[in-house]
Amino acid sequence: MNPQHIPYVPNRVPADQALPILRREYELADGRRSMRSFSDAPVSREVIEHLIRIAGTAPSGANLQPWYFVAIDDPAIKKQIREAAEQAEKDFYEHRAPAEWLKALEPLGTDWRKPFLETAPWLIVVFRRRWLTIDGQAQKTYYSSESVGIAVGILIAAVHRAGLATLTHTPAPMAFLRQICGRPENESPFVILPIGYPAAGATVPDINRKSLHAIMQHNIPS
Ligand code: IYR
Repeated sequence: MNPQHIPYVPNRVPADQALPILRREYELADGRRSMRSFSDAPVSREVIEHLIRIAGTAPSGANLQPWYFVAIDDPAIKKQIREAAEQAEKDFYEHRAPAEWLKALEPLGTDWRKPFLETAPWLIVVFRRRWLTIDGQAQKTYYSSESVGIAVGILIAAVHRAGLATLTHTPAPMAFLRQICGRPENESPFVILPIGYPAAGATVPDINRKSLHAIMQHNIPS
């Protein structure tokens, strides 16, 4: 077995340019916030298609690219998704959620109401393919959750870079998304990303990011 290789084309950056670039990237990344109040200003289908192209560049287990993106701007479908999500969320907040979980959510001020599922001009429903069908044969995927998670991360960064906002919304349970979106049995709903411009005067929870010190160590400290 000798898989064919082709030359790699590096993204050439002079070594002394790396830090200035990364400082700007960090500043941009640090300005990103999960958004729950959207403007209804339109976003073109081309923009959404590019975001999904970018997500599709993610690395994946055995390069099986175990993702599928359903882009929705049809108000009737958005309404259907909102109603199903709110039903699941109402049961979560009022019955299923353990006290500890509700306490962890308190600083976010979330509840079962999800108006953003209709206000945002687009919903991207992300599916994880647990297996693929290749020439009529089932091919299991590997590290599909990690792979789809990375793809979604890349997509979220691109959303922010384009001046748009999003939220990783995971109603529980979200099996209803497979039915509404008409997806096959090998696909599991992974996340809903509402995408649009933030509402004028939108606010976000006053919460903090952990410091570098709190999230890394260098070698083994003595
Ligand atoms: N899915 C619920 C609850 C929720 C859970 C987590 I973890 C969050 O970070 C935020 C919310 C909801 O969307 O409200």
